[in-house]
Amino acid sequence: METMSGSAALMRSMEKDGVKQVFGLPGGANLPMYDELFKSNIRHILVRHEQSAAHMADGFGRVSRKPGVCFATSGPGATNILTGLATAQADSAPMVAVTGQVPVKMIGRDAFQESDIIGMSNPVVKYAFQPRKPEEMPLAVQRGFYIAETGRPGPVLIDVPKDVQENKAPMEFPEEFQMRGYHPWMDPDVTGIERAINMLLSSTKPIILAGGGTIISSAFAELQAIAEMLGIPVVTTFKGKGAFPETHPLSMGPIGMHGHAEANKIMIEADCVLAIGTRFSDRSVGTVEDFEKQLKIIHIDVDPAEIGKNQTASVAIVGDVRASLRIMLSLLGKKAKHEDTVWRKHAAEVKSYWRDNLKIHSGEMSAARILRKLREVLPKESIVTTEVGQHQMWASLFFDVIQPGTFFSSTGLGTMGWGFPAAIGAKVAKPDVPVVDIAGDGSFNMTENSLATSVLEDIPVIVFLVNNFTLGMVAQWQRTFYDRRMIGVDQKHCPDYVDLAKSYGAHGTRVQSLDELGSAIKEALSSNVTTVIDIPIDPEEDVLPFVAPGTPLKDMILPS
Ligand SMILES: Cc1ncc(C[n+]2csc(CCOP(=O)(O)OP(=O)(O)O)c2C)c(N)n1
Repeated sequence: METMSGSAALMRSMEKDGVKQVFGLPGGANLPMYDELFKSNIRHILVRHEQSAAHMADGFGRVSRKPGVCFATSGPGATNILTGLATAQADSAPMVAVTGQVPVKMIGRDAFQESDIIGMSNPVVKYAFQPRKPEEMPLAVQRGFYIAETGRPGPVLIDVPKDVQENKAPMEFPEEFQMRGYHPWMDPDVTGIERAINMLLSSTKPIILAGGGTIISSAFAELQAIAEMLGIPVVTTFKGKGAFPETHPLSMGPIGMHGHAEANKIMIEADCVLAIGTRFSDRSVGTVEDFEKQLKIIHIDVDPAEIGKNQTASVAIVGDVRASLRIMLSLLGKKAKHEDTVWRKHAAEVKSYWRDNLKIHSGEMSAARILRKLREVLPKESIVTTEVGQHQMWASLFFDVIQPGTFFSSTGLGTMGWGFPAAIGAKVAKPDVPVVDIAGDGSFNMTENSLATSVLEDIPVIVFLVNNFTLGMVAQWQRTFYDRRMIGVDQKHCPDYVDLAKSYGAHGTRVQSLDELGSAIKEALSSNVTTVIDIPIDPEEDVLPFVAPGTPLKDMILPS
């Protein structure tokens, strides 16, 4: 057994787990960790705010499907990552956060920069623990990574007191370990899958609702094969956007508050839904009661806690989505196929009607036009993240995801400022594909100092800044529901984003026409330098269609 410090064991364990980089910012309570990081082969990517470190790790994790790692010091460093942990938890993103803590004997004494981060983070992480002895480190790290990436992924926090980092002990690095009480996977129940197939085949208006779990388990090919074999139209949740190619004839797009008109229309007509890896959030289904009344639900989810939480399923299948769909496919192989149904033709008509007849803003730089331009110019394998607000929902409506698993957004917590650092993390995970953050000015303001990380660490991404000089989504709600009493939404006193980008050593450009926009995107793609494209748009443009909160999908508000 080798004797080493807790910090050295941390690095050794992370290297064993294949960690290539950590996102972080040092401080007094994690200096021993940083000193070992210095000696290791793991790259450190310095952030300007710990919240961004967590979002970068989250972006890395969502793209690579391996936990992204972030480091923060104790107290304020640790509390700064809380929003990042909650964001990852809400969207089931694998992540490991390692925080420094005051020495064991100082815990609970209000020491300088002490905060009870375990207590604070408990409701927003998959798991949190605090090794109290250096020899506990190897197992703590092994467990942390295992829990973060297995079953339903999520964020894990490992809080390490300074003396645990410093003190030495003989270390064992076990290859195998057992975790009693944690069963991340269950074998899907074949009888349930058979019942589901019969239910689907006997319904006349079946639909597939693909949620984020479909993306997490990379069940793209299986989903497409089932949809095509049975000729069933596919809607997604917003988190599931990109689980199915949105240019496919069977794709109806995301449902919900900011779903596509055709998706909401077809959803409310369906009689049976195959719901895959979704928690039926209020944003997706509007009022839960109305949704449930109209159709039979087949629910597949890896997390048993999701079954029956928001919707009662007629058939529930607990298991990994991909494994379940594979079994379904193999059983379906023996059954009759029915491809060209009246229902399928009807869905195609509904889609083309709404695609052709939905009014969009008349200006050249309308949201629809700029996002379609982005789609036209961007290679299909590019990864897109978004911030939170109108631009996010315009992306939902007007930016078609062609290659599954290339679109990521903070859909559960709705965290402004997530998209840009997450894009940086995504680029680290996939350096060879272009990465674009579709941003609003308010959201970009929250983490724009990540420009320093992007430039200095040479992690080039494109910020597609949909600039309406306002906190647009809040402004839209104030216009719609509060009789235009506009308060707290003006964003006029903001930096000049072109100058801001340049001052960080990035490229910055402002565009006034679609042609200029197309050229700016092409230039950014070929430059391989972080670029902010500032795209001024009309501050009064609304996101429509829209299902108001607390109302059913059938009451969708359409553009007049
Ligand atoms: C951290 C955080 N604070 C507040 C909100 C509430 N909120 C939701 S959308 C929005 C406005 C977003 O503005 P911007 O990023 O400029 O995007 P736009 O809606 O204008 O496209 C706000 C304030 C939030 N989602 N996240």
